Amino acid sequence: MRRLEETMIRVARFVSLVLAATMLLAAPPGAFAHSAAKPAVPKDGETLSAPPKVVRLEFTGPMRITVLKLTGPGGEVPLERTDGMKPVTTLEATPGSAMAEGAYQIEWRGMGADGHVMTGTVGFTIAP
Ligand SMILES: [Cu+2]
Repeated sequence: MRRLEETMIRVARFVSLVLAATMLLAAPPGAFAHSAAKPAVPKDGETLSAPPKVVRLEFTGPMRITVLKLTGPGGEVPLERTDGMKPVTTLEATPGSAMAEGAYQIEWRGMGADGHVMTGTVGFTIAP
């Protein structure tokens, strides 16, 4: 009798493990997908011979960019965005003032479709 109970408990444990594993595997892949940044324009670490007419960020999935900042040797460079704060996979922004030679950094912060907050930086140099 004891033996039978032990066996039944073991079987029950095994069945609940299998159920849990099945539920994990059956979850839609999108539930775990992050919207990651892809190399765009300029690329991180790139040296440009002329100021960029446009800066572009690209993502593997929709990203709502909440912060986008470009700073350089002269301080912050205003950016004119085209995304209207909507989730996008490509974000383009036009620098609103002249950019002297030197080191620049794009900083962004956004929220992916899965609700995760992501941040990134792109550094580039203008060296005519
Ligand atoms: Cu995520």
